[in-house]
Amino acid sequence: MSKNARKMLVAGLIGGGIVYLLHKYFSSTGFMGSTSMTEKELALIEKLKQNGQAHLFKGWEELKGKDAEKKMFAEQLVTLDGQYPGGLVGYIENSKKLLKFSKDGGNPFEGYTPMKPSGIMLTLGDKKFDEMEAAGMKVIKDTAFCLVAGGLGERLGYNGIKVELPYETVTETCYLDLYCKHILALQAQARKAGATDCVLPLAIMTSGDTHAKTVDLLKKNNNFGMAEGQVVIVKQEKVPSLANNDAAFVAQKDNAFSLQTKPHGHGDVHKLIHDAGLAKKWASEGRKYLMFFQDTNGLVFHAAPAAFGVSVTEEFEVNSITVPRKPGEAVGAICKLESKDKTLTCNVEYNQLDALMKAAGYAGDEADASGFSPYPGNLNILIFSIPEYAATLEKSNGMVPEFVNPKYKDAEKTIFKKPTRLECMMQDYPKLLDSKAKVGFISLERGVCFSAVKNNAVDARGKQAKTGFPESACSGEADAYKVCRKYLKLAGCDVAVEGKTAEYNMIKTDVGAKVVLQPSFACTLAELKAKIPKPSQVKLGQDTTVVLEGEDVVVERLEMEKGFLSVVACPVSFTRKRRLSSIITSLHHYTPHHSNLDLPRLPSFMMFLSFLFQGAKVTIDWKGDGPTMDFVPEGKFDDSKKEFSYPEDLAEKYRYVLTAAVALHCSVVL
Ligand code: UGB
Repeated sequence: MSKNARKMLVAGLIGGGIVYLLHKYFSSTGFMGSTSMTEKELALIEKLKQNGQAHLFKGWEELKGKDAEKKMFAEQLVTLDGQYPGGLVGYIENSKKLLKFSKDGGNPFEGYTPMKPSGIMLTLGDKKFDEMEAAGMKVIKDTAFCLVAGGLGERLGYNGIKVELPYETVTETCYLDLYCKHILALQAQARKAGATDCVLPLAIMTSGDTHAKTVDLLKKNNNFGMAEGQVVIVKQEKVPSLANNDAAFVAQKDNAFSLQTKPHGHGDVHKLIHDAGLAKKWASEGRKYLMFFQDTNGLVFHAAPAAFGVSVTEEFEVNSITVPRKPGEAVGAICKLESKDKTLTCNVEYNQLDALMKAAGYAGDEADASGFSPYPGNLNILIFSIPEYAATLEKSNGMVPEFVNPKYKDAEKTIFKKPTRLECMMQDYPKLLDSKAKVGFISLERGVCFSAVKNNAVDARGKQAKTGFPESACSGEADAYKVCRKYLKLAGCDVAVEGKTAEYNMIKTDVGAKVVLQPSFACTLAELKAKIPKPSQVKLGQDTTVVLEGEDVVVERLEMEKGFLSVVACPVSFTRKRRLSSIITSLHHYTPHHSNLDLPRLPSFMMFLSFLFQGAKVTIDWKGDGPTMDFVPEGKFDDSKKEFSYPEDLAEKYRYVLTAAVALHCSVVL
């Protein structure tokens, strides 16, 4: 036997002996029974006792008849131990270090001077924006997406999951559906451009609070049209709460046999992507960019192609999509931080920025001559270059730096107001990189890329008064329509971007034409322009509601002063089977702006028309005070292919749809 093998055998025997003794000890003290603990559980309890957690097991020897509870507690500990790199003892050690740092008033940015980071400022519709969007679309086939959706809607006051909320109320498309629609539309573009097998993956991070409901939402909606395996869910776990500076764990108030745990933060996403082997897989598939985004920012995909373009042209390893930041806003600031030894571009959280600025000799978190903070506002929409990302995760084992934020009761900082825990943030990833890494940003107008729905109506009023941005349901919805009006305007259509100010729940809201341009109709500004070849023939009044959905829809002429028009002309997919059958597309109270076709005097055959429209039967009817247009699926539904087969003479029938639409003074050409 070699010397090393002998050493290992001896170590094994000693280890086995310790476990055997522990086993014997616990059996004699009532720990064991029909619900007896495993050696692993017993060894972990012993380790925890030695690491300052003996209080959790105090009196256990005398406590008889609680074997089942003790066993459950031990199982919870083993689970938590397995989830944290370095196990619970590693967590205790890290906690003690960070708690001491916090008690001593440590500054994580000590020695750093904040400077403006490098980045590209874009304005929707500018030449540079168009160029970046085109450059981004060239790499779309090599992208992947990750939605972080583990947060509870506490500030929003909503008990369900945020991604099930409607983005707007015209079509009631929920956030998760919207994100899938965008990804599928980008995928369709990549396929059209030649990458015929392109499948763009979406990873979703859930938590114990959101997991089951997210899975259920996807299942009920057939993954919103995403293919089998295209969506991957990773679930984050919680970490033990800490009662004091010694990192003492806390039992639940009403159950001494259960540990109190709290969320570890969205930074977990990197570890989960690493553990699931996703970064490695994507890198091996030749994918180039991964975009992270948040749960209720419905505008995010308007910025995506241009941001990918900036990542490519600037060779950014990490690229943050940002907006001009107002001082004091609860939005982190992207700063370039320089010290003697390191240069680092990363987010500085809003609650740390003022101190950092003051320490560097500035007045604090204040505006520069532009009226905004000199540092762009972080939206946590991050684009990472996949090869470097996968390599960095290998090195860090997926971990990003943690922090702790206890609220102290006393001046000596020894008593916490309530238990705390270690946390980590996804945007802290650049802290893992060395000074050579190219980290930058793209800046866009807020109304194009960011309108989060985070606050309940009461808090939203306060936020609006303070920063001008309520970030609530009504502002989110108003911004959804407004960005589409802006796109139409930039395409050359006659539509007012600014609406009238109306108050909902005492929140001032911009109300104009309710325009919904679904991603399948156009997912870039360039595509929208191609879909509206004669923009001077498109005029929308303030009181119109218009929905355009479908890859093959081209709007040649559409003039409406008021009314509701919805054109849904997608290939009828499985997910739409149910929806299409119930969709009623109506032109209520439609008044042609200047019509040479006076509708009530239309020949009778035009008053009741039925046509096939992409596998759906379109019925246009004139009833009472306005025409209505109903879409009902027709064609044969092929269950194996999950799609409708269309009649061969469909193209011929489109002609009639066109005729009917022209009669209603809005022309839709397929
Ligand atoms: N999230 C998780 O998935 N898991 C978690 O444990 C926690 C959150 P918040 P926050 O957009 O204006 C961020 O709570 O922390 C998900 C940036 O730090 O909405 O207030 C959650 O589901 C800040 O710099 O964000 O602040 C959601 O999708 C600024 O950019 C996402 O993480 C701010 O967002 C963000 O969670 C902003």
